[in-house]
Amino acid sequence: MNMISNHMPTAELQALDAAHHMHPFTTNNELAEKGARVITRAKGVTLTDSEGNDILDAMAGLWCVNLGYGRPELAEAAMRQMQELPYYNTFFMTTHVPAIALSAKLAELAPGNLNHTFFAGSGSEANDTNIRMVRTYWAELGKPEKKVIIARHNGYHGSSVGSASLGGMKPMHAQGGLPIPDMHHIGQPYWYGEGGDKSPEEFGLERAQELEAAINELGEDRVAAFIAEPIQGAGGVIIPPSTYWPEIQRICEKYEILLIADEVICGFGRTGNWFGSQTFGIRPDIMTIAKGLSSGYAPIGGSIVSDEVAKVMDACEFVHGYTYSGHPVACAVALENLRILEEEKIVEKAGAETAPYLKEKWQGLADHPLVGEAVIEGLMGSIALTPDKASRAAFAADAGTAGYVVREACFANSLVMRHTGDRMVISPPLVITKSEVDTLVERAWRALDFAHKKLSDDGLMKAA
Ligand code: PXG
Repeated sequence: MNMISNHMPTAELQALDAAHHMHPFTTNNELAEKGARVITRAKGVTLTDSEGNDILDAMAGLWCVNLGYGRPELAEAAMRQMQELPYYNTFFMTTHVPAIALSAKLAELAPGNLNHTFFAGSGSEANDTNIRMVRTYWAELGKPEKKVIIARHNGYHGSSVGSASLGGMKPMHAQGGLPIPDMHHIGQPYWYGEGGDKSPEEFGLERAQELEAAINELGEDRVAAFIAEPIQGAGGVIIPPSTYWPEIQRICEKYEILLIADEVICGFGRTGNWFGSQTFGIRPDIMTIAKGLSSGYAPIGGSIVSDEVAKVMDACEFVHGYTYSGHPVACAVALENLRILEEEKIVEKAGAETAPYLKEKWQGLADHPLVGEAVIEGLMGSIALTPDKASRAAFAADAGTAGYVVREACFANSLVMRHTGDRMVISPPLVITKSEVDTLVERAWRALDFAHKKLSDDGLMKAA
């Protein structure tokens, strides 16, 4: 086969892609008809495709390129590490400098007594670690029956069998016989979609108290842990009412339930602080990390655990680990990413300067006739599409129909903004400038105008 390169015509690349590459979360036959967009390079917040189009990436890839694209320092860190020690494991009484340095750095950055990291290759793997870790923790303390993990409908924790069982995505459970046993799901704190006439505060409290009800129903002696994202990302950037997290924290402490904050999206500056737990005053026993840890430049994830959890786990052999746990190249890239985020004060600037600016502009989208609400925390935001603003109505058409129209209109306007159902979400690189924020919001508005006209013309502006 000839060398496949950036210089091949797009159609040829698309044909080869359709012939051999199975895409995640995709109906590949539909994609083959349409042809996948081929992304060839990126710099800052801008992607370039094989046709030479520049596109503003308001999703930071898949919520991960916090540092922005094209930082040569990370490439150099990877090259140095590959030349010195491309791989070694940490299983059999060995370690290496990148894993030592990264775990020490994470202990410094993570809040409270979260001082110990178990490395994985992704967020899914890290959450699989968490499932086995919390059950082993309680078994080691003589309570092996404490193994139920409570999570939430419409939460996302990954795509492996374990992590997708933690997740509350029904279509994922439907494929492959999920969830695994001893998983329990409670309602999400989604006031706009499910809060009805209640105030957001009332509703937030009510949804948190579903945790207490579930613990009482299952029996405190059977529940190991509760897991949640500080802000649901893949579920649609659902920012919980202010009453939610304090009540969850109270309940976990009262019943001695381990609290796992899934920081895969919220971590490393996304909410304007280093961790979403700091934004919401959460004191987790375990944090899941991935994505922004390396800004997506290398695949790496992990579980940062408290001194108390580590003390119990360190006394037994945890029969668990991945070939690439603490991969030296990924650790070196993550360390360089964290160094730059810190030295250039990127998290602080995103929180103090970019976030308030983006918030004001983003909230302006709520004035668009297609938009029911526009919410944002730090640099993760969403808008709800609606055929009727006053009643917060959903569309009569299948969920995601309107969202897809808006997403396509965004692409046509050189903007990547994702839809999850009929919510549009953004999570731009933390380094986005104010003028790029202006461009983002202008393009979003234009895309909404276009989509509004199309939905009206197609008779889709009907409430369910
Ligand atoms: N936890 C959270 C909160 C996530 O958002 C994972 C765990 C799993 O991480 P890995 O690295 O195994 O993918 C995620 C991943 C989407 C989308 O469509 C979101 C994710 C992944 C793929 C798609 O928004 N988040």
